[in-house]
Amino acid sequence: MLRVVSGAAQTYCRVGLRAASSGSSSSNTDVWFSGIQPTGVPHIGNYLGFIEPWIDIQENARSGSPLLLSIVDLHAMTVGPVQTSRARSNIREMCAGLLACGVDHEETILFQQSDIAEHTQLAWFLGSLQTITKLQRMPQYKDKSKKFKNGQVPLGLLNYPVLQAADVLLYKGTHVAVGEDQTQHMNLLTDLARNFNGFYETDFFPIPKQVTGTHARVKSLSSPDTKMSKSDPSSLSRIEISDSREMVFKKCRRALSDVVGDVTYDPMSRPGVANLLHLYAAFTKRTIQSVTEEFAGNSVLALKDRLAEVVDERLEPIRQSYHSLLSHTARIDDILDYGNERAVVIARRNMANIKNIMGLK
Ligand code: AQP
Repeated sequence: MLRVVSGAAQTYCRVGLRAASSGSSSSNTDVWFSGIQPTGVPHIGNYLGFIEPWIDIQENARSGSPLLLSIVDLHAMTVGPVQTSRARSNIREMCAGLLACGVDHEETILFQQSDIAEHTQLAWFLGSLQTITKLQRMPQYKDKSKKFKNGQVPLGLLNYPVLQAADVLLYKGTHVAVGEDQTQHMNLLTDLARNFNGFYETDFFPIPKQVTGTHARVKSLSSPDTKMSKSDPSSLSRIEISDSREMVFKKCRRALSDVVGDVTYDPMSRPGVANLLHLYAAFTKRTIQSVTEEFAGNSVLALKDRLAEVVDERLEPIRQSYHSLLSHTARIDDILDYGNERAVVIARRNMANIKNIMGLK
């Protein structure tokens, strides 16, 4: 159930969603927005941190509140172009993954970002209110740009947060469901909304709130000091929602741990074991204290196998549905077309107003 805590501007619901960054809204309607890059099969970090909370939003949002979920393929090319042969299949795989996890394409407007030209147009407009120096200070930019030698960083990577702001503001989003890794981008987004409103003397854009789930930063299985990520070169670092039972067991068994002995919860000196306990608690919807007590006196291997069991149990229906959906690609394309048709109506209407405000019309 959704619970809004006023004053602290916090929103909670069944999976413990939390709305950060207070802000006013010029609209009375909640507009929920989120996006995911088609850069691989969603992993359990995406699932716990973003997809599961989205399903909760879908079930509990006020009727009449638009829910927009975008497969952000323009963002996926900010680290370089995507091979023609992969582009379409990546989008279909992400769409199948979201549907298999429970996204309902009637309740949610599930659409493909590049199909709505207004995203890039608004990003251009917002770029006039943004500086290169500020974008260069974004932690995600600093981190991802290190991967390019001799400063050969694609332009899109720098502009990523501006495009992300355009994604949300184009629909006059009031609530943005994203993991903790997106907080800096959300701050930039709210600054842009305020700057636009201030410069054009309007209250057209609501100031969106960031909404994060309880599991806002799921860690990598192989290096628990970093977040689980689709683009980590090691597939052992993450469990994908389509992984077979055997693969889930293999990845859990190979997850970083130690040789200290029985299970104890000590995130500082035993980060690998603590990470496994966190995952087990997340999948069983229990507290760390309760799961630590359960495994007291047990070996780490027992914890790994038990974790594999609960993850596999959750993923079993999802992986079946995922593979079945992927064998009907025309159906996936139809679902995306349907979402695109609904999204573009809102995008065009808002863009006409934005152009009016800016004196372009
Ligand atoms: N490890 C994570 N824990 C919790 N939430 C996460 N998210 C991503 N990783 C974790 C959340 O999932 C949503 C979609 O993310 P994305 O695919 O658009 O981009 P990302 O954050 O960059 O995710 P990845 O897996 O790390 O993708 P790549 O490797 O392609 O960059 C977001 O809400 C994100 O917060």
